[in-house]
Amino acid sequence: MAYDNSNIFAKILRGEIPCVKIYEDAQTLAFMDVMPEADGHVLVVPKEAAEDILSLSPEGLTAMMATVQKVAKAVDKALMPGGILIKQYNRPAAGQSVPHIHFHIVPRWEGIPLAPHGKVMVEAARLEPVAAKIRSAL
Ligand code: DGP
Repeated sequence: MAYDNSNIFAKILRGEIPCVKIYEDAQTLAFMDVMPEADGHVLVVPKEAAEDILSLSPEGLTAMMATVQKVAKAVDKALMPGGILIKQYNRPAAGQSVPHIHFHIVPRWEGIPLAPHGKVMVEAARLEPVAAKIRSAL
């Protein structure tokens, strides 16, 4: 399927809509998920226009995974979760809702269940304090 330039992450990458940014380099961007499954839920996207892991270049994937690890380490240091869930969906049948490849970094704590995937939107102002902690741990 052709890449859809009007998807919400393409708009974030072009600066057309805001995000609570965690990290950016030449090839990747990491920002807070506005429908977090847990406190500190971060998304990592490549700047390359690719819908899913099947269409992303090997170079784009390598860059994205390096950022996933970098941000996961910062989440671990900043929030000290019991564990960190890292996941990625490909195509709607697998649960993907935004057609620009992204990894989810979701800190987990024993006994605290996840909020549902992509359901409840929170204010950017609520995400900012935890984002600041993660940024300062990069
Ligand atoms: P997926 O099902 O893997 O495609 O999940 C997309 C995620 O993106 C979901 O957890 C909710 C989040 N999301 C959707 N729209 C926006 C948005 O406009 N900004 C941010 N920061 N996250 C979004």
